[in-house]
Amino acid sequence: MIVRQLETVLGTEREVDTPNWTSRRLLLRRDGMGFSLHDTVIRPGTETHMCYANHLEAVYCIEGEGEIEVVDTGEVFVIAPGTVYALDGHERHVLRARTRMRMVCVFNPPVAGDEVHDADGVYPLIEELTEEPARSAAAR
Ligand code: 9YT
Repeated sequence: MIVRQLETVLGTEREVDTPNWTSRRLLLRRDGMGFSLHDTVIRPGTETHMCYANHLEAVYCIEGEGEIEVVDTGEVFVIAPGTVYALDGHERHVLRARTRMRMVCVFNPPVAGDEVHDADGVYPLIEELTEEPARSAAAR
């Protein structure tokens, strides 16, 4: 079993900071769950263009308010605490944060570590090394 607190992730390689958001990656690929789990804070007033061509992502808002636009259809949805959006079609999307937002994000396949968006808002698909040594829970 893995038990991990958010505070133990802060300031480590599991905390990925960008101008628009900070992603605290509680579970990564090397944790072996088949998905990654992030507690992500979006900065107020930001607009982030994303398109997860290589991943499925579900995003559950637990704090703050904003909106998400699906670029191809022009649909706009209000995002507030208690709302989840699931990108089951690799949709190109824009997240606009009206306030500071806190989101619980799940990625399949799992994010490996310190991925950030490329110029198209895509996370690369990082191939797993077959020779990667198994780690004990204490070393994760
Ligand atoms: C909500 C969202 O997608 N923000 C971008 C960061 C990403 N979800 C992450 O890696 O936590």
